[in-house]
Amino acid sequence: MSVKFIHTADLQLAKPYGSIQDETKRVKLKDVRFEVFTSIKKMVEEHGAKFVVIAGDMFDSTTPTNYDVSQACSLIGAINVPVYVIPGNHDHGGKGSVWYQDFFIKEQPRLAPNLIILLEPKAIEIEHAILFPCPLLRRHEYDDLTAWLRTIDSSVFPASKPKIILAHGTTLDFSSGSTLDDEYDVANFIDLARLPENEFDYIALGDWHGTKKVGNKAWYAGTPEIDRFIKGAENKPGHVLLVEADCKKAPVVTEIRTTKVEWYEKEFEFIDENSLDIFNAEINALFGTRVAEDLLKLTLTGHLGLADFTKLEEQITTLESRMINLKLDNRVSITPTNDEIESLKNRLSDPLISSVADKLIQASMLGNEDAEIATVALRELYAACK
Ligand SMILES: [Mn+2]
Repeated sequence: MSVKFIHTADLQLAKPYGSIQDETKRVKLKDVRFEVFTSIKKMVEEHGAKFVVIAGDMFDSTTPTNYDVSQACSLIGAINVPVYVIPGNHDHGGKGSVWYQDFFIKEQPRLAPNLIILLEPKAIEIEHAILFPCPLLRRHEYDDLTAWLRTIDSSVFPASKPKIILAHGTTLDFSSGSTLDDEYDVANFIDLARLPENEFDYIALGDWHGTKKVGNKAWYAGTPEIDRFIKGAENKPGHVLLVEADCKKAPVVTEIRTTKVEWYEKEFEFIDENSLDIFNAEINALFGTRVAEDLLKLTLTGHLGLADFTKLEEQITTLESRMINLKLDNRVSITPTNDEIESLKNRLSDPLISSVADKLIQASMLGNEDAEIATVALRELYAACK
């Protein structure tokens, strides 16, 4: 019998985002991760999904606050189907972690009776499937936690129910020279090749933040809410998977985009008098009227005239306001345009300004510390003469 369910992972609820200065915006970034549950609730209803699996790292740490716990449980409780969760490395299932805390143990049945935490590696039969959880019970595990599945006798389970593995860790052999992640750790390695593929119908993976198919039946859901600037085109975070699994058949997997916050990296070089208009048009095309929904890592190079540089600063002020965070590397140099130089130097009625401007222009081109001061003075002079 085929069954539809939702596969997600790596929500990392309550991730603190310490590098975001503005507290209101930091809270926004934190809240949006919780809102993923609202998107999942809608998906469940729209597609008739029978349950949800979270393949690890639902929480960002093993010690979320009581408020984080209440918030998560309340939102999960609103989903009308069971939600099965394994702990990952961030929220591992060791003693003392959230799953064993008094408050969680009390709050979970009150707010989310449909939430089932799977803390043991043993098969459980649910209404529409058989689940094979491989929970992480500590942050780093050096034995393959899917090893117990290599010798499973699947004939003891009802043949009509799809068999679904839940695991959290890396399946990619980073040691083979891949550059996917420089923080590669040999811990939590899942040896997909050694799993008896024919015995299972879907492998729901967590840990890798991009959505990625890594085997005939194995997928990383990726984080449903993007949480960093994206490295490489292959990395595709911001989705939840709708899976239709069936016994002895290939699963049908649909990627559904869920991210609300977007993380952009942009580089721009100002080369001539048209550059500022082009830059502004590109910024407008990216963000339109969006406010507090994007993060932008912006690298600016090239040169601008006095007036255009001031306009660029105004645009930057706007971006700082509208972005959740603007990470700016502004290397643009100020080079007065010919018109600007003319208008400063050829002032018949103001010979003093003309001579000061001439000196400042020359000093500004020296490329030393004084040049910076001269440029500032030149901008002041230009603004005053306007
Ligand atoms: Mn992880």
